[in-house]
Amino acid sequence: MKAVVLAAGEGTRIRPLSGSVPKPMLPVADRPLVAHTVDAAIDAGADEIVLVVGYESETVREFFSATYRGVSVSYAVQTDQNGTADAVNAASEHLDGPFAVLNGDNLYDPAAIAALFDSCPAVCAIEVKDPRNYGVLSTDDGTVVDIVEKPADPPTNLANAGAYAFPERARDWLDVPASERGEHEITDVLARVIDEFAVTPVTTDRWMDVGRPWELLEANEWKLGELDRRIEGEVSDAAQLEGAVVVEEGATVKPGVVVEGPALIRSGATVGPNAYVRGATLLGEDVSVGNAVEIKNSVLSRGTSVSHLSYVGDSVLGRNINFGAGTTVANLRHDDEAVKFTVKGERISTDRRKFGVVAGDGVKTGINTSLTPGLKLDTAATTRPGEVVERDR
Ligand code: TTP
Repeated sequence: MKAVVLAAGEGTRIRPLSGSVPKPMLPVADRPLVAHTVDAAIDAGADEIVLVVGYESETVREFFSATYRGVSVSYAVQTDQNGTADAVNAASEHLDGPFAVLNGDNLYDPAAIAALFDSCPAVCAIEVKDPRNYGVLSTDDGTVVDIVEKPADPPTNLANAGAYAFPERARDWLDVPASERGEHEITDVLARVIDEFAVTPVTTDRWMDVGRPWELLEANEWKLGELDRRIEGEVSDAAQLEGAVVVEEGATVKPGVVVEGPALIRSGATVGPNAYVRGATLLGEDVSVGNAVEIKNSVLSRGTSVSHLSYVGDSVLGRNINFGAGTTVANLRHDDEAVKFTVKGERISTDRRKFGVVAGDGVKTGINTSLTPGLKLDTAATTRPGEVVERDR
């Protein structure tokens, strides 16, 4: 089966991390987020991948090129991001026969995707406590009979988990009218398929939709948690690596460093001397973590430096950032309430007791900068020495 993977959106809710790459290309463990989607499709037996690209499409094409893991990859361009059905429609010329549709910013359980392919027409479903923010599926006798978007009074607890196996006929139904929010939605295509075919709900235990910055952190917690210990880089005898730690070839861990896994230290990264890395932490390619620095449960993207006397906890740092000596991130509120974060101008709860900062590419902090929980630093933002930063900038 061909798998159409949607990766045309920018990811406005995850700004500023999507400043130079589309959200599907943000790092999750050792790969971009969308590579986990494509891997799940290939592991499930997809014989061709059609990637729908748009925003910063070159980054996606460069990563996958024309063949990925021996499977042919083609590209369809969606010029304006007018919705998920519109995105699949942009790929319609690539389609013949039944086809799957997956979101390039979702993490799936590969076994569920294999079951989805085997059960076409089918949709992945996950039981959630509060389905009011999802598409909610109703089933009867093992078949999906209805889908309703974000209902105030959900008929079931079965949420749409964003993975579809459509019959060939659905190709003719992609041109659905715009929804209330002005987008052409793939769920309206699904509704038509439900009307005309017996659609199987394929339940999955684990699924994640990455929309906001802390969800990127949680995606990393998931995938770093699956790592097996592997030490290929240069590690000092005086360093201590505990548990599932991966040190890639070309990475260096200096004396006095303690790393508690799961942690991934990518090629070109240097850690220490005397640094402490813990929680689920990703240190991307060419990252530098120096003397007396503690990094906890965080993502540091390629080329970022936290070189002296600093603490970074529960944070997501973009590329080529420099944290000056003594930069300290607070990740916990004194009132113990969940940390809030501003998404598209609205202050919302992350539902996390601990959350630090999100910094866009090229941020530079002055020495002894203090950063408060839930802070957003825009691409290339700077702070002065000794500043206490309490407002996004
Ligand atoms: P969304 O997360 O709904 O949209 P987005 O990625 O643009 O993010 P945001 O809402 O924060 O701006 O999209 C789900 C998936 O579908 C995601 O992988 C991007 C993709 N997509 C397209 O390819 N084209 C589109 O027109 C839309 C809306 C989404």
